[in-house]
Amino acid sequence: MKLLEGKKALVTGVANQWSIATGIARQLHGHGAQVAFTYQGERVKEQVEKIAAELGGGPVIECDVSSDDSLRAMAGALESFGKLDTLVHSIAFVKKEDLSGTVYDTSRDGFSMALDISAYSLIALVNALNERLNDGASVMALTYLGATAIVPNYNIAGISKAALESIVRYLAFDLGSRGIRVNAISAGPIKTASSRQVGGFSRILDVVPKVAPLRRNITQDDVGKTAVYLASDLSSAITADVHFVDSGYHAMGMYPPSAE
Ligand code: 0WD
Repeated sequence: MKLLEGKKALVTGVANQWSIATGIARQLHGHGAQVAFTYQGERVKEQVEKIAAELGGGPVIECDVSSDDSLRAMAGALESFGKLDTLVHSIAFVKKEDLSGTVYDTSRDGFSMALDISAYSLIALVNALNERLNDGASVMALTYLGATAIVPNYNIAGISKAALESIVRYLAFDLGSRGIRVNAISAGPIKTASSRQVGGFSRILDVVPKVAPLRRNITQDDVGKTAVYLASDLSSAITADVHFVDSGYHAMGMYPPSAE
């Protein structure tokens, strides 16, 4: 059964085939949605165009979320695509030097940049696209366990995710009167261009299969399938929520003996 026939989605944050957003776009497209893409800059343009061509050939529009002009231009360029039923925020940026060591060494500049691109960008995106969202639309953003629990080295990225999760709740209230739902997907670790920047990331990947109830790491398509559910009518009364797609890792209070 195709759950998203006739629906239109905008997916941000595709950088390459390993991006979580690519798995999301693949699953949305597989369930019948028409997908439009934004990309950050020339560096990734070709890759994103290739992925878009494989997933229905929807529009590919430049958008740097740190620039209001770029957001405005993107919203204008999207006009011919039609109104959106789904908006996916899959964007984060933290300076590499802020993804290891101590949080108290984070610079003011590094803090601002991380919070601006990883959290404020959801506000900016919804503001730019507010009139382009259909009533009843579904907005979702990618988050991580490091928002609410200490994950060594995730540091300012986790602090940004805490802000992002709070923004999800407030936006859910703002938009709820139009039937627009806003949720976060808290994904388990996946090797991508961004996650590789986190100090000791391969250890994080090693731990999950030893500890999590499902005893495996997750894939981009695991996240994509949850995105389909959140975009579809199956999740009609779910909003302001953080949904874990992490093999159940978040629920463990202590490592099992087999992990030692
Ligand atoms: O383990 C993981 N990979 C997890 C990622 C676990 C849980 C959550 N997440 C989150 C990330 O924090 C992010 O919010 O998922 C989202 C997607 O991340 P990803 O798929 O892991 O990483 P990647 O493929 O690098 O996509 C993130 C993209 C950027 O990619 P690059 O590699 O070029 O930095 O975010 C985009 C960019 O395409 N991005 C921007 N887009 C617009 N404007 C900007 C910007 N200023 N900065 C970064």
